[in-house]
Amino acid sequence: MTIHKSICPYDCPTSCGLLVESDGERVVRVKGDPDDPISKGLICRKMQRYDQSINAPQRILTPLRRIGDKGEGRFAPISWDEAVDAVARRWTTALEAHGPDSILPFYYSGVMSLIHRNCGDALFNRMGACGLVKTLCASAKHAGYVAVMGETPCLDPRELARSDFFLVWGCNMKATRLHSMADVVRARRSGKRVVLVESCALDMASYCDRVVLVRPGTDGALALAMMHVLAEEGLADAEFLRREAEGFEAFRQTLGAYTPAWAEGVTGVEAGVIEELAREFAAASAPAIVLGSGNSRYGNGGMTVRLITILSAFTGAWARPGGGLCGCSPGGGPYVDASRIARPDLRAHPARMVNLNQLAMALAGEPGKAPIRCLHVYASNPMGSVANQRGIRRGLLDPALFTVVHERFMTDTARYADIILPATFSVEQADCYRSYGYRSFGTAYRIVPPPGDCKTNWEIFGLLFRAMGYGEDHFDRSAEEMLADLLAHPVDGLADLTTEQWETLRTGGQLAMPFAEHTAWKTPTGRMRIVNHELAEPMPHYQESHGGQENLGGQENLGGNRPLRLIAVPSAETLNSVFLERDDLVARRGPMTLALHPDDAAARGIADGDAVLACNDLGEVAFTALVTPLVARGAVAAAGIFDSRATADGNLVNALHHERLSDLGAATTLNDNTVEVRRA
Ligand SMILES: Nc1nc2c(c(=O)[nH]1)N[C@H]1C(S)=C(S)[C@@H](COP(=O)(O)OP(=O)(O)OC[C@H]3O[C@@H](n4cnc5c(=O)[nH]c(N)nc54)[C@H](O)[C@@H]3O)O[C@H]1N2
Ligand SMILES: Nc1nc2c(c(=O)[nH]1)N[C@H]1C(S)=C(S)[C@@H](COP(=O)(O)OP(=O)(O)OC[C@H]3O[C@@H](n4cnc5c(=O)[nH]c(N)nc54)[C@H](O)[C@@H]3O)O[C@H]1N2
Ligand code: SF4
Ligand SMILES: [Mo]
Repeated sequence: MTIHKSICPYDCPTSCGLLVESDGERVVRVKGDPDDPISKGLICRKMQRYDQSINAPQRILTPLRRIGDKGEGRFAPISWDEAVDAVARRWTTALEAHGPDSILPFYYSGVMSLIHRNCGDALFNRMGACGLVKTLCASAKHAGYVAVMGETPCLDPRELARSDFFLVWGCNMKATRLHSMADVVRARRSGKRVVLVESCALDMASYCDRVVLVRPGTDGALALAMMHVLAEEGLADAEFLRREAEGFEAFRQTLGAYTPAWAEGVTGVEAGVIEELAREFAAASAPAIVLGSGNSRYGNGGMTVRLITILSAFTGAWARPGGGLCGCSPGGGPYVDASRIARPDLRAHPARMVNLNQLAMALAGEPGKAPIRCLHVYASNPMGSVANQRGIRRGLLDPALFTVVHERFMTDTARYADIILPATFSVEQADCYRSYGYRSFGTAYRIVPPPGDCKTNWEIFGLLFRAMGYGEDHFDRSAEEMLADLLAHPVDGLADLTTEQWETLRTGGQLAMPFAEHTAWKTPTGRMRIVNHELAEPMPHYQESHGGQENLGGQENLGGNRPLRLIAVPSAETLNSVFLERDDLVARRGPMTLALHPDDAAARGIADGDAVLACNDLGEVAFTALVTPLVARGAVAAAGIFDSRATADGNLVNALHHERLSDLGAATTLNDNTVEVRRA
């Protein structure tokens, strides 16, 4: 038995350090690495039995060719030669008939390490295929934050040790930020207060001193009313804001209208509670707003995050250690030159861009554009994770579409493939990892060989690149060599490493980088921008979400205008579509539930545990009702992504998600849909 360092590859802010025990052929045990500078040995339940995922009997081990109807899930094994030949032939035919705009790669966050996540870009750039607007997750949040702070780093979660008040805002830390959750629990034990602002507080309520339930999509009104109170009562740090920010005085003049009474009508939060919350926030010296992404996934998501970001600075907290905002972009890096992986230089003409959130629209065919004839999905499961499931299914059923899915398991998307290519796990490949929650960077190397005929993303894109006859030598090396090349050409983030730190990267391990200077504003003007004249809406103000609008005409009405606001929240037991192979975790998670408030349930004659149907213009989805006062009135919440085999009709919650985008960042608005719910 040997023990090796590795790093968690999944879309989770920590990128925990792992210790992987292997017999040379198989992984037999996985533990948290106590020497990892960020996670310090703590890992989530999901990854404690990573070996069960790696060694799962359902793993796809050979290339497969479809022998049944699309979506039926019947496949026969074929060789890699046959598979690569079939793909290259279909690509060539489509290129000749319709040009490179007819070929759509599709990937997002199945694997977060830099080489294996991004290496397909080199092939598709060379081919001239469609490019992706990758805004499936938190780009409205990022854009809203950047609108105020530019590239100024927010708090690294390790800095929360110095915060004296926690405003956990739309963040299920228990599920999605295990390590900062532990810090907050510790802080609370030492007497610091934790207040939660949520639309669904099921997981977090018991860890907080106060729970404020807010109607989905209305957080901007809450932030404005809090700033109204701070300004009225002389609790804003006007001197700090005049000096460090642009537009404070003009913004302050708009605050008069945003009274707590007005905000109560919008958010459902009592005016008195808003006043108390503002005073409590102002009384803290170094309050930290721990901001999740949930409230940015709305038509007004960018504006909402702008307002919360401004609030985080309104009492001058940014100037004090531990004070400010945690959860957008702690900065750090870039550590490597990603263009060495993605090779934008190989692209001859600008790409046709497709937004990940609008896959159904792209497959349906867009006027004046080439039809999509080839879809190449990897590290993603759009049938479960992307809006308008019915539209995606319709697209995937089109006999003219040739679909390749590069996967480890028979996902909902893979079942619609013409060719499935067997993929690998992180322990079977070398790569580097940049955490998105912390300032850290690390490397991990191959520990066990891939089982069966599985191949890494890097290997398979190399095979396809050569099969297409592309002459560049980019893929004529291993992923290990690509990694060595990246480390040999370091950029800013790795500029000042010690010899010992370089040794860590050469042998595998993670480095924690120093904290940022938070008031060295990295904006074009060197100050925070409360008012930002580069935006269509320079002055921040209250903006309705799509679901909050009464009259959306025609097409725009899809998913809108029903009495209950539907949000899709992360599940603690799984991670998007990852871990669905694990019976232990799936069983703990239980059935596909829809949480709703007792008042909303009573009005519809719904009791806890009832079979219910949620419906809107897009479709109808069956759930089990979970009646709880921990969901805001008027909200219904569906946790986690499921495998459609867990349902009678194959419909998952994304069958109720429309394809509209956010105000800033062209992002998903997956929380911004309305539904009616009735007993089944
Ligand atoms: N166990 C587990 N870990 C995960 C994931 C997972 O699925 N499971 N997902 C991973 C991914 S991809 C990401 S992006 C990260 C972060 O994952 P995110 O999806 O950003 O999750 P959170 O930050 O917890 O934010 C979601 C929270 O926002 C709340 N919310 C929704 N709408 C509103 C609103 O209008 N107002 C307020 N106040 N709250 C609202 C939801 O109830 C939910 O608790 O986590 C990662 N880690
Ligand atoms: N209903 C609902 N929808 C959501 C969310 C939600 O909470 N609820 N969350 C949203 C968010 S925040 C995000 S980020 C997106 C994520 O959406 P996606 O990017 O589609 O991610 P997953 O759904 O997790 O699917 C990832 C797939 O990649 C595969 N995979 C893992 N590693 C590798 C590898 O090395 N190579 C290859 N080829 N495949 C690999 C896994 O087996 C898995 O099936 O979903 C969004 N959609
Ligand atoms: S899923 Fe998140 S908490 Fe779990 S081991 Fe990976 S990075 Fe750590
Ligand atoms: Mo995400």
